[in-house]
Amino acid sequence: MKRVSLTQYLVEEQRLHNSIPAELRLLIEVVARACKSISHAVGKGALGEVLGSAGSENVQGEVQKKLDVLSNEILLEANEWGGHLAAMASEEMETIHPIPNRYPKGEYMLLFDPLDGSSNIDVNVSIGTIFSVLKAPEGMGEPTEQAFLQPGTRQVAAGYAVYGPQTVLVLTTGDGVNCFTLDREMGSWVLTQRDMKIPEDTREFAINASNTRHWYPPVTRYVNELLAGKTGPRGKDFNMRWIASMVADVHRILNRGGIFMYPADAREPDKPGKLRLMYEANPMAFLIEQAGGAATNGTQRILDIQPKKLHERVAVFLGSKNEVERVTGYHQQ
Ligand code: P6P
Repeated sequence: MKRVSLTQYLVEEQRLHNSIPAELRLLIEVVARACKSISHAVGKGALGEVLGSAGSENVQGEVQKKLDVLSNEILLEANEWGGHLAAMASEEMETIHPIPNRYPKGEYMLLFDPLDGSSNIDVNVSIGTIFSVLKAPEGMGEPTEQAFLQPGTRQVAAGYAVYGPQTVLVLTTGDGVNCFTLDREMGSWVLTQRDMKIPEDTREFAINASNTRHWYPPVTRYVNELLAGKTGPRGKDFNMRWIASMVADVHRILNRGGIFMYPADAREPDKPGKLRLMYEANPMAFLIEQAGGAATNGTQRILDIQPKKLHERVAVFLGSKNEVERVTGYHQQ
Protein backbone atom coordinates (compact mmCIF):
# COMPACT_ATOMS: atom_id res chain seq x y z
CA MET A 1 0.00 0.00 0.00
CA LYS A 2 1.37 3.45 -0.89
CA ARG A 3 2.59 5.06 2.33
CA VAL A 4 0.47 8.05 3.33
CA SER A 5 1.96 10.22 6.07
CA LEU A 6 -0.09 12.05 8.70
CA THR A 7 0.75 15.34 6.98
CA GLN A 8 -0.40 14.10 3.57
CA TYR A 9 -3.59 12.69 5.12
CA LEU A 10 -4.40 15.99 6.83
CA VAL A 11 -3.66 18.05 3.70
CA GLU A 12 -5.81 15.76 1.56
CA GLU A 13 -8.67 15.83 4.10
CA GLN A 14 -8.56 19.62 3.96
CA ARG A 15 -8.54 19.56 0.14
CA LEU A 16 -11.36 16.97 -0.11
CA HIS A 17 -13.63 17.89 2.78
CA ASN A 18 -12.44 21.34 3.89
CA SER A 19 -12.67 19.85 7.39
CA ILE A 20 -9.20 20.57 8.75
CA PRO A 21 -8.27 24.26 8.67
CA ALA A 22 -4.54 24.98 8.65
CA GLU A 23 -4.49 25.92 12.35
CA LEU A 24 -6.18 22.63 13.30
CA ARG A 25 -3.77 20.73 11.06
CA LEU A 26 -0.85 22.45 12.81
CA LEU A 27 -2.34 21.56 16.21
CA ILE A 28 -2.76 17.90 15.30
CA GLU A 29 0.77 17.67 13.91
CA VAL A 30 2.22 19.34 17.02
CA VAL A 31 0.34 16.93 19.30
CA ALA A 32 1.48 13.99 17.13
CA ARG A 33 5.10 15.18 17.40
CA ALA A 34 4.73 15.46 21.19
CA CYS A 35 3.39 11.89 21.28
CA LYS A 36 6.52 10.79 19.40
CA SER A 37 8.64 12.39 22.12
CA ILE A 38 6.58 10.75 24.86
CA SER A 39 6.86 7.39 23.09
CA HIS A 40 10.63 7.82 23.00
CA ALA A 41 10.79 8.62 26.73
CA VAL A 42 8.43 5.78 27.67
CA GLY A 43 10.42 3.35 25.52
CA LYS A 44 13.62 3.96 27.49
CA GLY A 45 12.10 2.45 30.65
CA ALA A 46 14.63 1.92 33.40
CA LEU A 47 17.43 3.02 31.06
CA GLY A 48 16.01 6.51 30.94
CA GLU A 49 15.71 6.98 34.70
CA VAL A 50 12.07 7.94 34.13
CA LEU A 51 10.33 5.11 36.00
CA GLY A 52 8.89 5.31 39.47
CA SER A 53 7.04 8.05 41.31
CA ALA A 54 7.66 11.76 41.06
CA GLY A 55 6.99 12.13 44.77
CA SER A 56 3.95 14.35 44.13
CA GLU A 57 0.17 14.02 43.73
CA ASN A 58 -2.05 15.35 40.93
CA VAL A 59 -5.38 17.11 41.26
CA GLN A 60 -7.03 13.69 41.31
CA GLY A 61 -5.10 12.82 44.46
CA GLU A 62 -3.18 10.18 42.51
CA VAL A 63 0.57 9.70 43.00
CA GLN A 64 2.26 11.16 39.92
CA LYS A 65 4.79 9.01 38.09
CA LYS A 66 7.88 10.73 36.71
CA LEU A 67 6.60 9.96 33.22
CA ASP A 68 3.20 11.58 34.03
CA VAL A 69 4.97 14.84 34.83
CA LEU A 70 7.39 14.55 31.88
CA SER A 71 4.59 13.78 29.41
CA ASN A 72 2.58 16.74 30.64
CA GLU A 73 5.59 19.05 30.21
CA ILE A 74 6.27 17.70 26.70
CA LEU A 75 2.69 18.49 25.63
CA LEU A 76 2.71 21.96 27.22
CA GLU A 77 6.06 22.98 25.71
CA ALA A 78 5.20 21.58 22.27
CA ASN A 79 1.94 23.52 22.07
CA GLU A 80 2.74 26.86 23.72
CA TRP A 81 4.51 28.69 20.88
CA GLY A 82 2.56 27.68 17.76
CA GLY A 83 -0.12 30.35 17.92
CA HIS A 84 -2.92 27.80 17.40
CA LEU A 85 -4.15 27.59 21.01
CA ALA A 86 -5.89 29.90 23.47
CA ALA A 87 -5.33 27.56 26.42
CA MET A 88 -4.74 23.99 27.53
CA ALA A 89 -6.08 21.76 30.29
CA SER A 90 -4.60 18.54 31.63
CA GLU A 91 -5.50 15.74 34.02
CA GLU A 92 -2.21 16.55 35.74
CA MET A 93 -2.97 20.24 36.40
CA GLU A 94 -5.66 21.63 38.72
CA THR A 95 -6.26 24.79 36.72
CA ILE A 96 -6.23 25.61 33.02
CA HIS A 97 -2.93 26.58 31.38
CA PRO A 98 -3.21 29.86 29.43
CA ILE A 99 -0.76 30.48 26.58
CA PRO A 100 2.11 32.68 27.90
CA ASN A 101 1.82 36.33 26.82
CA ARG A 102 5.09 36.11 24.85
CA TYR A 103 3.33 33.87 22.33
CA PRO A 104 0.38 34.57 19.96
CA LYS A 105 -2.95 32.99 20.81
CA GLY A 106 -5.20 30.92 18.56
CA GLU A 107 -8.80 29.77 18.38
CA TYR A 108 -8.45 26.23 19.74
CA MET A 109 -8.32 24.75 23.23
CA LEU A 110 -6.49 21.47 23.89
CA LEU A 111 -7.32 19.06 26.72
CA PHE A 112 -5.32 15.95 27.48
CA ASP A 113 -4.54 13.07 29.76
CA PRO A 114 -0.81 13.09 29.05
CA LEU A 115 -0.14 9.54 30.17
CA ASP A 116 -3.18 7.34 30.74
CA GLY A 117 -2.73 4.04 32.54
CA SER A 118 0.12 5.16 34.76
CA SER A 119 -0.17 2.13 37.04
CA ASN A 120 1.14 0.12 34.08
CA ILE A 121 4.24 2.22 33.40
CA ASP A 122 6.64 0.42 35.75
CA VAL A 123 5.56 -3.05 34.60
CA ASN A 124 5.91 -2.44 30.84
CA VAL A 125 2.23 -2.66 29.94
CA SER A 126 0.76 -0.41 27.21
CA ILE A 127 -0.07 3.18 28.22
CA GLY A 128 -1.07 6.18 26.17
CA THR A 129 -1.99 9.82 25.65
CA ILE A 130 -5.58 10.98 25.14
CA PHE A 131 -6.44 14.41 23.69
CA SER A 132 -9.51 16.46 22.84
CA VAL A 133 -9.80 19.71 20.85
CA LEU A 134 -12.46 22.37 21.37
CA LYS A 135 -12.86 25.82 19.83
CA ALA A 136 -12.50 28.79 22.11
CA PRO A 137 -15.83 30.63 22.52
CA GLU A 138 -16.13 33.69 20.22
CA GLY A 139 -14.68 36.82 21.84
CA MET A 140 -13.46 34.84 24.84
CA GLY A 141 -10.72 37.25 25.93
CA GLU A 142 -8.73 35.77 28.81
CA PRO A 143 -9.35 31.98 28.84
CA THR A 144 -11.33 30.62 31.79
CA GLU A 145 -12.24 27.17 33.04
CA GLN A 146 -15.82 28.00 32.08
CA ALA A 147 -14.77 28.27 28.42
CA PHE A 148 -13.72 24.60 28.50
CA LEU A 149 -17.06 23.38 29.86
CA GLN A 150 -18.54 22.45 26.48
CA PRO A 151 -20.35 19.17 25.75
CA GLY A 152 -18.41 16.54 23.83
CA THR A 153 -20.46 17.19 20.69
CA ARG A 154 -18.48 20.44 20.34
CA GLN A 155 -15.14 18.63 19.89
CA VAL A 156 -13.51 19.40 16.53
CA ALA A 157 -10.88 16.64 16.90
CA ALA A 158 -9.93 13.88 19.31
CA GLY A 159 -7.41 11.11 19.44
CA TYR A 160 -5.12 8.90 21.43
CA ALA A 161 -1.66 7.42 21.15
CA VAL A 162 -0.88 3.93 22.45
CA TYR A 163 2.72 3.29 23.54
CA GLY A 164 2.76 -0.48 23.15
CA PRO A 165 4.52 -3.05 20.93
CA GLN A 166 3.82 -0.49 18.22
CA THR A 167 3.26 3.19 18.82
CA VAL A 168 -0.02 4.16 17.14
CA LEU A 169 -1.99 7.38 16.85
CA VAL A 170 -5.76 7.10 16.36
CA LEU A 171 -7.49 10.27 15.22
CA THR A 172 -10.85 11.71 14.26
CA THR A 173 -11.76 15.19 13.04
CA GLY A 174 -15.41 14.24 12.63
CA ASP A 175 -15.03 12.39 9.33
CA GLY A 176 -14.30 8.83 10.47
CA VAL A 177 -11.44 7.28 12.45
CA ASN A 178 -7.95 6.63 11.11
CA CYS A 179 -4.92 4.93 12.65
CA PHE A 180 -1.29 5.92 12.06
CA THR A 181 1.68 3.79 13.06
CA LEU A 182 4.98 5.40 14.07
CA ASP A 183 7.83 4.47 11.72
CA ARG A 184 10.60 4.73 14.28
CA GLU A 185 13.43 4.72 11.70
CA MET A 186 11.94 7.63 9.75
CA GLY A 187 10.25 9.28 12.75
CA SER A 188 7.04 9.63 10.73
CA TRP A 189 3.41 8.66 11.33
CA VAL A 190 2.16 6.38 8.53
CA LEU A 191 -1.53 5.72 7.79
CA THR A 192 -2.09 2.03 8.52
CA GLN A 193 -5.86 1.73 9.08
CA ARG A 194 -8.34 3.90 7.18
CA ASP A 195 -11.95 4.51 8.35
CA MET A 196 -12.00 2.07 11.31
CA LYS A 197 -15.40 0.53 12.11
CA ILE A 198 -16.41 -1.27 15.34
CA PRO A 199 -18.38 -4.52 14.91
CA GLU A 200 -21.90 -3.90 16.27
CA ASP A 201 -21.88 -7.21 18.20
CA THR A 202 -19.16 -8.79 20.31
CA ARG A 203 -18.21 -11.66 22.57
CA GLU A 204 -15.72 -9.67 24.65
CA PHE A 205 -16.25 -7.35 27.62
CA ALA A 206 -13.91 -5.20 29.69
CA ILE A 207 -14.58 -4.32 33.33
CA ASN A 208 -12.59 -4.47 36.58
CA ALA A 209 -14.37 -7.48 38.07
CA SER A 210 -12.71 -6.97 41.49
CA ASN A 211 -15.43 -4.35 42.05
CA THR A 212 -18.30 -6.84 41.53
CA ARG A 213 -19.64 -6.54 45.09
CA HIS A 214 -19.88 -2.74 44.69
CA TRP A 215 -21.82 -2.67 41.38
CA TYR A 216 -25.39 -1.39 41.15
CA PRO A 217 -28.08 -3.88 39.97
CA PRO A 218 -28.16 -3.03 36.22
CA VAL A 219 -24.41 -3.74 35.87
CA THR A 220 -24.61 -6.84 38.04
CA ARG A 221 -27.46 -8.22 35.93
CA TYR A 222 -25.73 -7.42 32.64
CA VAL A 223 -22.37 -8.93 33.62
CA ASN A 224 -23.99 -12.03 35.15
CA GLU A 225 -25.73 -12.69 31.83
CA LEU A 226 -22.36 -12.40 30.04
CA LEU A 227 -20.78 -14.82 32.56
CA ALA A 228 -23.67 -17.30 32.10
CA GLY A 229 -22.56 -17.60 28.48
CA LYS A 230 -24.37 -20.12 26.30
CA THR A 231 -26.13 -21.54 29.39
CA GLY A 232 -27.83 -18.19 30.00
CA PRO A 233 -30.11 -15.72 28.17
CA ARG A 234 -27.37 -14.56 25.81
CA GLY A 235 -26.94 -18.04 24.33
CA LYS A 236 -23.22 -17.49 23.61
CA ASP A 237 -20.00 -17.49 25.61
CA PHE A 238 -18.11 -14.26 26.30
CA ASN A 239 -14.45 -13.51 26.98
CA MET A 240 -13.11 -10.83 29.36
CA ARG A 241 -10.16 -8.45 29.07
CA TRP A 242 -9.09 -5.67 31.49
CA ILE A 243 -5.75 -3.96 30.80
CA ALA A 244 -6.38 -1.09 33.28
CA SER A 245 -5.22 1.25 30.54
CA MET A 246 -8.22 2.83 28.82
CA VAL A 247 -6.29 3.60 25.62
CA ALA A 248 -5.28 -0.07 25.23
CA ASP A 249 -8.78 -1.41 26.01
CA VAL A 250 -10.40 1.11 23.63
CA HIS A 251 -7.87 0.35 20.87
CA ARG A 252 -8.70 -3.38 21.12
CA ILE A 253 -12.41 -2.57 20.97
CA LEU A 254 -11.97 -0.27 17.95
CA ASN A 255 -10.17 -3.10 16.19
CA ARG A 256 -12.25 -6.18 17.10
CA GLY A 257 -15.33 -4.98 18.98
CA GLY A 258 -16.18 -5.26 22.66
CA ILE A 259 -17.72 -3.25 25.46
CA PHE A 260 -15.68 -1.23 27.96
CA MET A 261 -17.34 -0.46 31.29
CA TYR A 262 -16.25 1.72 34.19
CA PRO A 263 -19.58 2.15 36.04
CA ALA A 264 -20.40 4.22 39.08
CA ASP A 265 -20.44 1.92 42.11
CA ALA A 266 -21.19 1.91 45.82
CA ARG A 267 -17.56 2.56 46.83
CA GLU A 268 -18.12 6.29 46.27
CA PRO A 269 -21.90 6.91 46.01
CA ASP A 270 -21.32 10.64 45.53
CA LYS A 271 -19.07 10.08 42.50
CA PRO A 272 -20.52 9.04 39.11
CA GLY A 273 -17.45 6.89 38.32
CA LYS A 274 -13.65 7.02 38.13
CA LEU A 275 -12.97 8.25 34.60
CA ARG A 276 -12.84 11.93 33.68
CA LEU A 277 -15.34 13.38 31.28
CA MET A 278 -13.38 16.13 29.54
CA TYR A 279 -10.12 14.39 28.59
CA GLU A 280 -10.91 10.66 28.79
CA ALA A 281 -14.59 9.90 28.19
CA ASN A 282 -15.39 12.68 25.69
CA PRO A 283 -12.49 12.08 23.27
CA MET A 284 -12.98 8.31 23.44
CA ALA A 285 -16.75 8.69 22.95
CA PHE A 286 -16.15 10.89 19.87
CA LEU A 287 -13.82 8.25 18.37
CA ILE A 288 -16.13 5.34 19.23
CA GLU A 289 -19.20 7.02 17.71
CA GLN A 290 -17.23 8.02 14.60
CA ALA A 291 -16.36 4.32 14.22
CA GLY A 292 -20.04 3.28 14.46
CA GLY A 293 -20.10 2.40 18.16
CA ALA A 294 -21.95 3.94 21.11
CA ALA A 295 -20.86 5.62 24.37
CA THR A 296 -23.11 6.41 27.34
CA ASN A 297 -22.88 6.97 31.07
CA GLY A 298 -25.60 4.31 31.45
CA THR A 299 -28.50 6.67 30.89
CA GLN A 300 -27.21 9.51 28.68
CA ARG A 301 -25.03 9.79 25.56
CA ILE A 302 -21.63 10.88 26.90
CA LEU A 303 -21.17 13.51 24.19
CA ASP A 304 -24.41 15.24 25.25
CA ILE A 305 -23.36 15.70 28.90
CA GLN A 306 -23.05 19.37 29.86
CA PRO A 307 -19.85 19.55 31.97
CA LYS A 308 -19.99 21.43 35.27
CA LYS A 309 -16.35 21.10 36.34
CA LEU A 310 -13.10 20.66 34.45
CA HIS A 311 -12.12 17.45 36.26
CA GLU A 312 -15.56 15.95 36.68
CA ARG A 313 -15.90 12.20 36.54
CA VAL A 314 -18.40 10.11 34.61
CA ALA A 315 -19.54 6.49 34.33
CA VAL A 316 -18.52 4.99 30.99
CA PHE A 317 -20.08 2.23 28.86
CA LEU A 318 -18.67 2.30 25.32
CA GLY A 319 -17.99 0.05 22.34
CA SER A 320 -20.08 -2.26 20.15
CA LYS A 321 -23.38 -0.50 19.58
CA ASN A 322 -25.73 -3.40 20.37
CA GLU A 323 -24.02 -4.23 23.69
CA VAL A 324 -23.99 -0.61 24.84
CA GLU A 325 -27.68 -0.30 23.99
CA ARG A 326 -28.44 -3.50 25.94
CA VAL A 327 -26.68 -2.41 29.15
CA THR A 328 -28.21 1.06 28.81
CA GLY A 329 -31.63 -0.57 28.58
CA TYR A 330 -31.05 -2.28 31.95
CA HIS A 331 -30.35 1.13 33.50
CA GLN A 332 -33.68 2.40 32.24
CA GLN A 333 -35.80 -0.39 33.72
P1 P6P B 1 -8.74 0.48 37.84
C1 P6P B 1 -5.98 4.36 34.44
O1 P6P B 1 -5.64 4.78 35.74
C2 P6P B 1 -7.47 4.62 34.24
O2 P6P B 1 -7.72 5.98 34.36
C3 P6P B 1 -7.91 4.08 32.89
O3 P6P B 1 -6.92 4.16 31.93
C4 P6P B 1 -8.26 2.64 33.20
O4 P6P B 1 -9.26 2.11 32.35
C5 P6P B 1 -8.78 2.71 34.65
O5 P6P B 1 -8.22 3.90 35.22
C6 P6P B 1 -8.34 1.53 35.46
O6 P6P B 1 -8.96 1.64 36.73
O7 P6P B 1 -9.69 0.88 38.95
O8 P6P B 1 -9.13 -0.84 37.19
O9 P6P B 1 -7.29 0.52 38.21
